[in-house]
Amino acid sequence: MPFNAPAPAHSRSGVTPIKLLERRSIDRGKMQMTREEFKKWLESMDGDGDGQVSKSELRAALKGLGMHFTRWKTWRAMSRADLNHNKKVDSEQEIDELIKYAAIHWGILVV
Ligand SMILES: [Ca+2]
Repeated sequence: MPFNAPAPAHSRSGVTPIKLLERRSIDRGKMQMTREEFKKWLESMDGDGDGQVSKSELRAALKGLGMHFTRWKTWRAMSRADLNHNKKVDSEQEIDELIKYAAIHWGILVV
């Protein structure tokens, strides 16, 4: 079980950690996941399947976590993580920046 929270009864029935993450409210406290799970979460944002996460895809993912003010939060995160300024999170280095940002500002702790 990758999360600190007690395992829900249905967790052994093929429900992925990503699905569990989406179901939890961001306001309940820190979420914890591995780097692999974070990358899977990023991939799940990638609506058009181009291997990169755009601003609008990131915003949709934050909305999916139940966050508010997602336009602002997305803008802030992209301005930190998008090192080459192409308006997408598209490299390991940029993912690292997003992971650092997520830990501080979104309560998502990547271990
Ligand atoms: Ca970029």
